Amino acid sequence: MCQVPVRFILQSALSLAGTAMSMPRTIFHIDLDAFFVAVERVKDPSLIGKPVIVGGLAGRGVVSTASYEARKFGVHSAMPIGLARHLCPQAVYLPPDFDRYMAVSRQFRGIIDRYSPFVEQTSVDEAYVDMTGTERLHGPPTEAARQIKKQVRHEAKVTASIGIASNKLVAKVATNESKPDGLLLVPHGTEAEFLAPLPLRKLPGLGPKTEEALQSLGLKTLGELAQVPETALRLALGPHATSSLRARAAGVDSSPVVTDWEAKSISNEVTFERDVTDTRQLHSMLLGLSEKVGGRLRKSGQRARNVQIRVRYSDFSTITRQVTLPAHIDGDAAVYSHAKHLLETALRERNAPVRLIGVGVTDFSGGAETATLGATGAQLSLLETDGGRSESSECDSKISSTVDAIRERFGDGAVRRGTASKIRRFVAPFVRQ
Ligand code: TTP
Ligand code: MG
Repeated sequence: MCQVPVRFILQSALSLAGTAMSMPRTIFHIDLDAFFVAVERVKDPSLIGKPVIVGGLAGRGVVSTASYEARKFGVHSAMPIGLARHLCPQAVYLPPDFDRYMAVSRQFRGIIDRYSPFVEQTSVDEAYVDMTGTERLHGPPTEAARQIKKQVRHEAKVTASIGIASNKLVAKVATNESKPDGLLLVPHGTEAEFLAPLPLRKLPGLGPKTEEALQSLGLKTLGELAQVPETALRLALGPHATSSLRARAAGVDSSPVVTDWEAKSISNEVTFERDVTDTRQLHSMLLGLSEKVGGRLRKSGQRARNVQIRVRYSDFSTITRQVTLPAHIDGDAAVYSHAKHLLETALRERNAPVRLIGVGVTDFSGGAETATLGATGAQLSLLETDGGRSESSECDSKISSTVDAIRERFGDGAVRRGTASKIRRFVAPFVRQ
């Protein structure tokens, strides 16, 4: 029989992480210029300055990309190659060399990883980078962007364009407006002003059909779209048109930069206000994070077989450590126990002041399937909890679900394991989760 231990303590309903500060973000959008062509030009510099088209050269092939010289003739990506040949017969036509493109893409990624751990790579040659708070390390945003461009040019031998803004949407438009080999910063507070004169199609995600419907309302620019009454939009676009289109046209976008780590896992992390060396403080924070992750995991109806931690040291170097377990888990104690072990190992390898820690779980399976495993005894491995006592993972799972129910009723901070109670004293106001 499993009982909820008395070590759980009631607390006031302050959340683990405090309130995220609403300071403006610094988002870089980086995109390489005419990427496939640029790599071909590294292989064969005689192509520099010429119209070059890379794509499927057989009958029904399409253009992958065209050099800026070829774009002047109306050639663009996804155009049938036959039409490209008609528009620009003098271009040099080349088949794609994906291995080389992937190699340069990896170089590109290696360079941007030096600048921030928060990188969301959206394609082979494109990434969003959250550079918020990196000024002390890399200088003002435009300076950091110049450095990145310089390193891309020297190391990967291709050119990058960079847009800087307070959100991903405006940063991407800024990149597009600056291309090729550009750098454009849109100061915080001027997002709407920057977008206003641009034609509708410049808004990422606004396709030809929507454009046509908006044009039927007499709209030509993003500034006009931002001002149009909601009812008119509904008439033109149907009942599903939301105000988010107008908001986006005004440069409003709060979507986060989602790192690869976050995309594939359920994770929570916290940045300390001051770098931490005290292991007890780190453990305490780790416990709070494990509870958060465990709660989200159970809410998602899944169990996980892989526990990860992330540690960022004061010099911004970041490590990830992970363990794959013999069975799926969903209890807080299990997540914490493994996270703690990983942290201890990481700190033995490098015991330096810690700026950020994170806990994540991945390798999911549906709850029902693994619950059966539990019933057959496959989950009943013993786990060391923080107080030195052992708990079966089945028991851990039940306790955690009980705690979920209490939190559901009384709020997030109502119940917490003993050592996690001290978290609020040193948690930073700035939290990514
Ligand atoms: P993009 O970044 O869209 O295009 P680009 O780098 O060639 O040119 P720029 O960014 O300066 O406008 O795409 C990156 C690469 O992806 C591109 O070089 C070729 C490939 N690609 C395709 O194969 N098919 C496509 O339809 C598109 C858009 C790109
Ligand atoms: Mg590109």
